[in-house]
Amino acid sequence: MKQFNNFIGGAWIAPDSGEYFENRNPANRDDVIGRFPLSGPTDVDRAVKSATRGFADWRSTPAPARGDVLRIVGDIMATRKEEIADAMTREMGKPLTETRGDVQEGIDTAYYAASEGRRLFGHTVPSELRNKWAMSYRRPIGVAGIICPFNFPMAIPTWKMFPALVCGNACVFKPAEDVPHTATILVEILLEAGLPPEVIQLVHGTGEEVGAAIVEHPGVPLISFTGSTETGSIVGAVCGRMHKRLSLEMGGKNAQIVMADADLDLALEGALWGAFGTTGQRCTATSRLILHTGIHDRFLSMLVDRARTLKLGDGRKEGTDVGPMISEAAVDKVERYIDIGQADGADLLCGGRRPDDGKLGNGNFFEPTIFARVEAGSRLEQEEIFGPVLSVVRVASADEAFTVNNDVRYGLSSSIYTRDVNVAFRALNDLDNGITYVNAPTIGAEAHLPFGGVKQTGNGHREGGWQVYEFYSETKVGYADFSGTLQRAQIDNYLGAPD
Ligand code: UN1
Repeated sequence: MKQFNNFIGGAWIAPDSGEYFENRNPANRDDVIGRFPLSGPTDVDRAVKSATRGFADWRSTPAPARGDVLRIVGDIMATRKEEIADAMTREMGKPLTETRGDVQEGIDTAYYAASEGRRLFGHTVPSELRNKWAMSYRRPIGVAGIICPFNFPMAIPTWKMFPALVCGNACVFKPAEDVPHTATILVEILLEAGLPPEVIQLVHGTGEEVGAAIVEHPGVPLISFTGSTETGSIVGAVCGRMHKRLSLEMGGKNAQIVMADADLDLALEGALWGAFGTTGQRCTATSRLILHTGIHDRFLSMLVDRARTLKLGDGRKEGTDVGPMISEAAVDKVERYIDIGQADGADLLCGGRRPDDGKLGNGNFFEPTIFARVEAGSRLEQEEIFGPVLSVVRVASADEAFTVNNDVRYGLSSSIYTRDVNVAFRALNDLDNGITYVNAPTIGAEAHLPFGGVKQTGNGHREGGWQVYEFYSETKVGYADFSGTLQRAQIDNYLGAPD
């Protein structure tokens, strides 16, 4: 069986523990992809020291040259797209159409980052004094701790690392233990593209061991974390205590609202894709469907009919609509929510169990599930499940729909289907989310726009687009006084006091 290693100090090396874990295909647990290192704090420490050396050189490499490396990264990813998508589906289950999209998101992020190397704008503004210039510009920060989830094994690490690198930082990358192979491919590509080896470190292992050691390491001044709100609270507490810069991207409980005037066929496609794409394992997944009473019964029966026809299977097989979940533990969690929903009196309309089909018995499969008559405020309606479970809530007006949407602790994405332009714009205004879609599903954010959520979904930062570059760079201000005299700001300006 193939054994993989960490990339630390410019070389592929074994973990200090000498221990490895197995990485298995979630569609067929007999298929072992390889063994990956179970690393610990001493491996992390070595990685941080190496990254600190890498940073010293990389920070003085001109930003356009740093961007050129990312352009080559994008080129290599584009050439290898099909092969990476296949490896990713084997490792985490979602169908090939989706893993191709995941790689594409990485390519898009690479090209955006490449061109940003020729911008990284600061400001030049007039000074209040004569013969003096005032400007702001960006500086890199240092070693970035990059902690990633399993559901977008390529896209999410690229959202974090590519901007970090273009800004001149070095990275210590801790991928989710479910997707170490895709992470290995990404690091190989960065090296092949010409990134100086000590600028990137890859440390495999668990969040409790490796993730925690990165967050707690004094040599890592910034952390970017995507994962659960619970873990994010722990990461946030440490970063608060150690005064680290931190970007958190956490849970969601996203809703699609369908008004009585909506194009129901369109809304149906949106709901199916939003709820069951990636087997519901997206932070942006549609987990609640808020239906106007005028179309509630009709839409629900259309939806259940279609959901029953979705084909569960190996994501590498033609015709598969929904792949497996990431792990046995993830399936167990979904099963607990089926019990909770039924105990709370919701109507289970379809799914709610592992499939009967014996061929799927070797994988972590779960049927697309729809609950109706879900009470606003119930656990099913409030808590993030991260699986193929859709909860339907009935409302009588747009105002009520907005209230239901907003009355959760998360705020990542939302969607509304309506033909009424006033209702659409009210939704853009009033829904408490980082992203609102009109006549489109809750998933599918584009790589060149800011991504993130409000309330307990995040801590105010955004990934993607132009805004993430603020996170990975420090603003510095420079003043140059060429008057040859002492000029005192706020005192020697020419306006004087008003009469
Ligand atoms: C996530 O689920 O963590 O908007 C990210 C989307 C994808 C990214 C999802 N582009 O659904």
